[in-house]
Amino acid sequence: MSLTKTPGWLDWHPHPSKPVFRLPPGAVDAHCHVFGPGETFPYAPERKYTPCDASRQQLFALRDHLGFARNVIVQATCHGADNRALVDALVHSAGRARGIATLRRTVPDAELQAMHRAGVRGVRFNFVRRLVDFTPKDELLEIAGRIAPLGWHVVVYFEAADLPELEDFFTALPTVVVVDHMGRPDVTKPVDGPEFARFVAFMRDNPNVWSKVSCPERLSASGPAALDGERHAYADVVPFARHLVENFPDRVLWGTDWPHPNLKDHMPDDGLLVDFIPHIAPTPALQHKLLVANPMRLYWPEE
Ligand code: 0GY
Repeated sequence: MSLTKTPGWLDWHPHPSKPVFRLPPGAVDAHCHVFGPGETFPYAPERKYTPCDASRQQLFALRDHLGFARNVIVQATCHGADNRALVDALVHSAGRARGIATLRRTVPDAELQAMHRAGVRGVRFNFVRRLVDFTPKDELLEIAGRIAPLGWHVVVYFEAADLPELEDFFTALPTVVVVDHMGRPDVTKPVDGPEFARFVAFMRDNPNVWSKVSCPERLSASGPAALDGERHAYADVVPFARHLVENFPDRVLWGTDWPHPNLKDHMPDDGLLVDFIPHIAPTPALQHKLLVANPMRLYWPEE
């Protein structure tokens, strides 16, 4: 299989800075990926992109460099429903990583049990058209019904414009529902405008819905340059993420999104991404919920 990267693909930052912000002890990076390595864990034939490799060893080195204690590794679309790279990372994490898998309805129960033992705690349903082909909703509901008894939850990824069409489906899910990257708001629109208000109402009306306040580098229009002499980048994303952290402090998660798939104009310095956190979670109490208490409740409830 060709391992030629997608044209324009940017590799992850080779030397991220040490964050100035000191993460609280036990902090969880609740959204990150492993890619391959492709020679060992081939990328899926149906994938929409071919990434650079990003191994579990490299992920765990970044975890330690930034000061995180744990990871939640999310199956990336380039691996399709072949969760071997994910499971390999989990079983080599010494219990310090949990996983979110991608499943088809054909998955045997025994495989679900094996994934649970490895540390998988959820399944991801992806509705971003540039990343995946459509999976019928009856198949997704069937999968959700099978993973609910395991205590797993559903992670959903979609574009803001698609929320109205997807909302009924999301509210029919029998589990906690975790939304990736705030439902990808258009941050050039006002934070109190109708589009983001719809997402806020979705969270308000559905107490089982959580959000990752992640990916400023992906959502930002103002970009990585620090504004007004401040060290932090992505200033235009702050009001959106901060609004969710302050209004739903017990239902937010944060992750690096390393190794940052599909970024074509810049690659973030992961240390600077960590320094973004106090701008969206300005108090130690909010930081503790976002980085420790919430992810521990969802992924390590026994601890
Ligand atoms: C992310 C975002 C993206 C990609 C994937 O699984 C994936 O391929 O999630 C994206 O391209 O927006 O969360 O990593």
